[in-house]
Amino acid sequence: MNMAGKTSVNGESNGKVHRKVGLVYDETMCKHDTPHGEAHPERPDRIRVIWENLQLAGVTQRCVVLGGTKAEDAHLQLVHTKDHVNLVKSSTNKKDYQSDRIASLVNSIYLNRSTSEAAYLAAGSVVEVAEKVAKGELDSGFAIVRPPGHHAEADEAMGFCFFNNVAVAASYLLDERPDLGVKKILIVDWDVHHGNGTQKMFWEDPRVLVFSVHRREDGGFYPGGDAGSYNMVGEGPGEGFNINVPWEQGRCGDADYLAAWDHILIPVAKEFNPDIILLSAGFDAAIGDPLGGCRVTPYGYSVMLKKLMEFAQGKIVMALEGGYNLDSIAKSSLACVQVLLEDNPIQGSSEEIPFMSTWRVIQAVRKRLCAYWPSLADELSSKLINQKTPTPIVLTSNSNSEAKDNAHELLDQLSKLNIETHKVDTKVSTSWRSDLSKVDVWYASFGSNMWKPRFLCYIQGGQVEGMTKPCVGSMDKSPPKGITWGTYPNRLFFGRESTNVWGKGGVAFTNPLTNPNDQTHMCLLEQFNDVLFQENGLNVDFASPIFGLTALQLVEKNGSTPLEADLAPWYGNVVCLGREGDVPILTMTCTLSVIEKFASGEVPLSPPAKAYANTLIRGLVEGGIFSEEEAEAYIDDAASKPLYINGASRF
Ligand code: X5A
Ligand code: ZN
Repeated sequence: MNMAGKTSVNGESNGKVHRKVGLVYDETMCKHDTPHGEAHPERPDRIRVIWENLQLAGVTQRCVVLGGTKAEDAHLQLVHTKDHVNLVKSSTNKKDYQSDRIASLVNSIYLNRSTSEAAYLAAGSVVEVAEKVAKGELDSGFAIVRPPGHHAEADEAMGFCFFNNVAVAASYLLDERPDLGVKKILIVDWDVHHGNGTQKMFWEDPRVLVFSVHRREDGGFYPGGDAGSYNMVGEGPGEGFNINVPWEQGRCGDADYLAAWDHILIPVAKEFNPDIILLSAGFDAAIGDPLGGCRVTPYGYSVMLKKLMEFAQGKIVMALEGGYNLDSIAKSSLACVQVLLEDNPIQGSSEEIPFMSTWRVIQAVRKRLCAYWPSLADELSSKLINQKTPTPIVLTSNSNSEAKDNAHELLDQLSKLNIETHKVDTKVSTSWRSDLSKVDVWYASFGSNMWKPRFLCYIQGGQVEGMTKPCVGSMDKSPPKGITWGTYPNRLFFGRESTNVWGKGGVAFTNPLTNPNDQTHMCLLEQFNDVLFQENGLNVDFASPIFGLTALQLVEKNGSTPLEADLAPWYGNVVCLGREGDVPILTMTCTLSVIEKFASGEVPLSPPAKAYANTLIRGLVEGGIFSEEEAEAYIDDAASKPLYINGASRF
């Protein structure tokens, strides 16, 4: 297959005409790293493995290879404030990068003396490729850059990003190079996270159509809040030129993404008819990604890209954003470059079908945007949307997970599940897991579904009622040293309007702050990290501990420690409730900032659904804490009292 028309001919030895594809790789961008070599998913090897894999596959020789180019301040300032540019620039001369720790915990960034140089190179390289593609010197290109860009806002670095590389390039073409004739730009952001920065920068700009597909989970997934909602369509002249496709759940794969392409992006792109496409190409929706929790395969990425090549005469500029599984990003990148080179047909296939929630989201997006894009107006045929995978019962985020209680419903659901989504990965090799398993900690749960059989199962492996899939078992399979209950002066409450699994009604949280008038009864178990790991359904090749020895020290010192919001959107706070003997008692709940939102009513308090309340009650009764009536009264009380922030920190 050979569609390289027009001017760009790249002479190959066999005389075949190839598309001219640019690649930027510059080792200098590997110098941006954590200040003291701490493990971090956004690490230098990400771009190295992509590059090495392209070399290994022999595709780099068939591309135009460019070194990095540093961005000009004037170009950065097309989308960033002068202060922000200066702040990043001056970070080179800092003495103490450790002092940025607070900012980094809040905003998911880190800095070292090479951060500024790498950030200038990342932005400048995307500008360089975009300019060459717009000129026609290249047909398309891939800037293999880091740090990533799409979370960076005009005046703020966040989410591992400093400069919004793609936004800088888009503004450069539109504002600085009218001679190149680029009047309309489509930005496609398939990174698993919402491109909040890009959205803001072109919010009122009809020249740039920003499309982002991302995991959102009702605002619980990074970067959170309302920004990634499908209601955010742009404003003023830009109204209708911002499109969000927010997944309600993880595990979305090729079928879900391609459904969003076929029923939203592609019809809109036809109407918009862009002059060039800039692709915020994060590969953290890839299968195996430790942050994304989605399942897109290299084949899926190839098809998505191929469909975009039908527009703008194939003028596509890919810029790397996220993607944290080295193997996945290397393979996905190669698959994409092969599509850009367009010299062999796409290999592979997918038999998956979209989730129910995917059709729900796609329909909502179409409805919200059809006034601007008439091709979205038709109802999707029922034949189409009836092809769907039932949403599995998921342990979304927490210790007090939202598993189904009702045995009949459970069996019914399980029997409908796509087996593929429930494969158990048995190769548990990661050494970090063993560290914490040697340390004694008590894990305090609300006594809900973490009743004895479930807990033992997390140690031994297998599957018991209320589990959505078999679990791999602990590193250390010896039985727990104890199971007991404790009562703590913390307020139990129920919040959120609904959850994927439990439907309408809140789930349990405990206020990290103590108050002598409050009581929460907790069931204490050992093997904290394995429980965390297994309850959150994390990938076994996750390279660093969700909660390792350092985090344990922090909890013991500070009383709590936040977790990566991606791993535990709602229960992202590990809190130390005290000690039993020498052994710390840890639990998971939300952060104080979320407690404030519950207390102010910004996030609703809501009593639990019946099935969920019953699970809690059963735990309390089986634990010998309460009679059934007492347990009911305890839950009712916690579910009906208002929440005040009147607590004290234990530490
Ligand atoms: C570019 C990207 C993710 C930030 C996650 C922060 N950022 N927890 O993937
Ligand atoms: Zn991302």
